[in-house]
Amino acid sequence: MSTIKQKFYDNASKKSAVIQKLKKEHADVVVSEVTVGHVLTGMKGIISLMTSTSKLDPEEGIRFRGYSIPDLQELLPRIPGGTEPLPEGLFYLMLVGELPTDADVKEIQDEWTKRSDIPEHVFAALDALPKDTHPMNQFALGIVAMADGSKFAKAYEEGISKKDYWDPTYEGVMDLIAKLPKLAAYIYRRSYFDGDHIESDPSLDWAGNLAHMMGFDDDEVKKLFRLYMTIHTDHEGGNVSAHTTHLVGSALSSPYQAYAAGMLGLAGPLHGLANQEVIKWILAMREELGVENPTKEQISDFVKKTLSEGRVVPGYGHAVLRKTDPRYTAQREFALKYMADDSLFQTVSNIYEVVPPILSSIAKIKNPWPNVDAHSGALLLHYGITQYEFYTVLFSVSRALGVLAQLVWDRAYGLPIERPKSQNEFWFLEKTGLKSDVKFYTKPKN
Ligand code: HAX
Repeated sequence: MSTIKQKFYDNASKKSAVIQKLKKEHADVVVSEVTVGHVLTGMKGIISLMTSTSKLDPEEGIRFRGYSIPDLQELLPRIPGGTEPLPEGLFYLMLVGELPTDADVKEIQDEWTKRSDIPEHVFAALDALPKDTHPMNQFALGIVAMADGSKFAKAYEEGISKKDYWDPTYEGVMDLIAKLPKLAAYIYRRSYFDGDHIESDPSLDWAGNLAHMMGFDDDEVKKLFRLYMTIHTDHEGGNVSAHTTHLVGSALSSPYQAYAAGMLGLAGPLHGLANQEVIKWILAMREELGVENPTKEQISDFVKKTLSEGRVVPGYGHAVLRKTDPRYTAQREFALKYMADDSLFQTVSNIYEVVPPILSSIAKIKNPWPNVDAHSGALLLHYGITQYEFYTVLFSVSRALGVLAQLVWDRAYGLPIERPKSQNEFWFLEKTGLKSDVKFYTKPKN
């Protein structure tokens, strides 16, 4: 067994016993109350999931196993002479629960390099799609096309015992994460560079190799990719991509199937696709105004117009956060260091000054501050990654590290199939005493 797998196993065996005890002895402790409001506003705030890898505080933002983004920037291993943390290290932290050494990160890199080959039929399946198929749809198809290689599905078919589910899940998770840079780069090059593909460079780290295979060998781009792939990994368990991966995984679907489902959730414009929407929106503003760097007054008018059309201002607001997203701040700091004069960055900074006061003046909006997606596109575009429809694929590659580390924990804890109860409208009307409106609904037979 590899060192990382052994460490996970030792840790998970002890912790799993504690969770079994919790389930057996404290199952009736109330942790949350559910109201009609919760049901009709997306279940926000209801504690109904157990997530090990990260925790989101509305005011402070994300912490990964207790470590904030600035902590990770200081404490995670980097490449020799590097300035940004390696996402391999964050995966280790989320999976094993402790900070990795340089040797731990090297072990992960070697494992992923060994497992990175993608079967030819996956490329053939992608090549059967029109080139302008949205990259997120290509990405999901590519993952599903790899799903028959699932070690978990095979072990299950052969009759594995429940207590060992975590093992082939771990193997599948390692296989899948290892293949994602090649898959993403393949989609990028087939969509935008006529299928002129670039060989992987196994001497590079996971994120650096992705930049390389996409065609970007500049050191600064690789730095950006390491940061990007670190900060997008995880945002506790309730967001759509994490929750979907967990939910689909709870049916014992394979890691490939669970992750593909999760990424189709990330592909929604209120979630990860917001990174594409932000850039589209800024470019539309530039075009409409005929200027490269709109003034704050012009931005303000454009924001108000967007709102008056019944649309959301992309990149702003959040279901949990109530302050500027620290993932936004980390990207802003990167931009200040490497591209302070970039006109798109200046526009993003001006939007940051203009939008929060406008959104704050709308009572129903709970968070007027920018989220992670308000910034990422400007960084990518600066380095020549202009194809904004691809941005959510990059987010997905990073998100794999969090949601799949959690899936291994789900299996180690033996978490059951998830199945909340639903009721029809009639039930809610009766429950709340809205008798006069019951007439619009026919009482169901049962
Ligand atoms: N612009 C306009 N209206 C907004 C808004 C924004 N940026 N943010 C929230 N609102 C509106 C909501 O649409 C909602 O309106 P209705 O009641 O009419 O439906 C109302 O304000 C209350 O919303 P909320 O409680 O503050 O926020 P929600 O938890 O419902 O939604 C969203 C959170 C992130 C979906 C929301 O803020 C939004 O649509 N933002 C823009 C899209 C975006 O940036 N998404 C990415 C979020 C981060 C992420 O997941 N990244 O992957």
